[in-house]
Amino acid sequence: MKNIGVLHVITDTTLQSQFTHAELAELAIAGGADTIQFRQKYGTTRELITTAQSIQTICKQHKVPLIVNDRADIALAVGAAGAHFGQDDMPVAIGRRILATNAIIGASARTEEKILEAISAGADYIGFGPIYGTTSKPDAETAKGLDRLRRICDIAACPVIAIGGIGVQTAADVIRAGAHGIAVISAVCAHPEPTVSTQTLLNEILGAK
Ligand code: TZP
Ligand code: MG
Repeated sequence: MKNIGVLHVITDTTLQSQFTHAELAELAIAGGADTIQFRQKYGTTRELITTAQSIQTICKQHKVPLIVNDRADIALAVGAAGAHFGQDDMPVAIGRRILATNAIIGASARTEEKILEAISAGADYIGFGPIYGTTSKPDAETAKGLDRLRRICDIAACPVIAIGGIGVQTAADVIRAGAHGIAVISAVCAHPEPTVSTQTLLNEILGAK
């Protein structure tokens, strides 16, 4: 099993305009983020590559894996550690063929059936959520809650990364429910001090483990 981080910070420049993706990556890494995810739903491929490259430079410098959301080609182009695919993105098995064998592949899956499918297709971790209500993803489903998370963690034979509305008040509950780690956007990116919020989240995670 690959080493999967416990605190995935997804950089975002739509919730705030003070920091670039690369700056957020640097601030989050300074606070202890052990995985950075680049997720941007707009922009040309050329623009996405340029931004991903800037984040990868920071990640490489600090030896923190960068995961690219949706796009295996961009992950490959910038030498990222892996990619994260949703149900409408590249199937995990195809991503597995395209990316290097040591690449980290994450998959969002919302039902038990889809989770088992993603794992047998070669996913290294499952992203599950939204656990709580969130405004960071406009098309997010209704909140799944901790009971469903608990069930998913029981059946998944790989790490589960919980996502959606998780903050310093709830990070420990999510870990106690069985999640290996968490992925956050607003808790870090919309916080005036991203390094401080990352540190606080990490302490909550480690304290609950
Ligand atoms: N997938 C499910 S919820 C979500 C994504 C990308 C958004 C998470 O953002 P936040 O701000 O941590 O709730
Ligand atoms: Mg996607």
